[in-house]
Amino acid sequence: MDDPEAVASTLRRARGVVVLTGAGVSAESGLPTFRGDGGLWRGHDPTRLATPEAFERDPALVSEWYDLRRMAAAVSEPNAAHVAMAELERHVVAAGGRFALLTQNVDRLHQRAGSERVVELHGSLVVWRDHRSGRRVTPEPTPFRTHPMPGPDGGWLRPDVVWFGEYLSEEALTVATSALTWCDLFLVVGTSAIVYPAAGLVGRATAAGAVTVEVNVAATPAHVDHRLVGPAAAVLPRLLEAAFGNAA
Ligand code: BV8
Repeated sequence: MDDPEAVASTLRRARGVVVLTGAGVSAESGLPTFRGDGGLWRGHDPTRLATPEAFERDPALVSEWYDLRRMAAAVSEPNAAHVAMAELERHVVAAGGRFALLTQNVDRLHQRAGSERVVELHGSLVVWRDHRSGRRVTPEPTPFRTHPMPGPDGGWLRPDVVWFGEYLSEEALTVATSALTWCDLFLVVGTSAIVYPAAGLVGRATAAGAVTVEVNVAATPAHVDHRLVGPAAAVLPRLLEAAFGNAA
């Protein structure tokens, strides 16, 4: 199950690569995961912070929590895992292949590492919107002076993320679903694979005939063909080196 050589040669031959990432990819940039030790959900009930009802009930608490995460992401740097994913995209596209990076992360570190074909399944911490009108704004990377902040149209500013019980954007789901039609290698990196519909993409990739590979420090419920166990910032650069040589 954990044969890096087999994975490297599959990666080298792949012409349709889709990557699904989660908070584990940003762990080595110093951003806490949700469910691990010291994770964001440790000691916090997600339904108290990551639902529309939570925001209606206590907009100040939710706004403050997301603003803290927004500022932490702003001062963090992409790590070797983010850089490796951007390099992988360049390799696949240069060879005439197709590539999509589906991320559950809202920190924009993939884009800052140079990834271009990124689908933010759960939105972004960088963009906020008026919770009544939906009008989006991109606040300055400085802490909000008050929580919640007034929106441009009389509502409160809320993060442009997908909360529990909210639907993912049609566009994100359409891009993700169509990527499965040409995917021959599906990499799932740094996610506990328990949040749907994102987690369901792994099974759908298998059903579409793709080889599935997981990179994680721990086991997850995801059913995959290969598991490479270790931190993404170490495993992914090694995988690209084995697949593409030091041209990686
Ligand atoms: C929806 C907000 C329709 C943004 C988040 C079907 C079955 C069961 C449940 C459902 C279902 N369909 C819908 C649901 C309900 C719900 C859901 O999935 N609940 C789960 C918990 C059971 N889904 C929804 O509500 C979704 N909406 O389906 O709409 C609908 C509408 C109404 C009613 C029903 C359905 C919306 C889902 C999005 C929720 N928003 N967050 C934010 O605050 O960031 S979810 C939250 O979890 C984050 O977005 C995060 O991206 C996501 C997944 O977490 P991970 O990224 O995986 O992070 P985690 O800490 O869990 O794991 C980290 C992993 O990294 C671990 O495996 C660890 O081992 C590993 N790791 C750590 N360090 C490293 C590492 N790996 C490699 N290297 C390292 N160094």
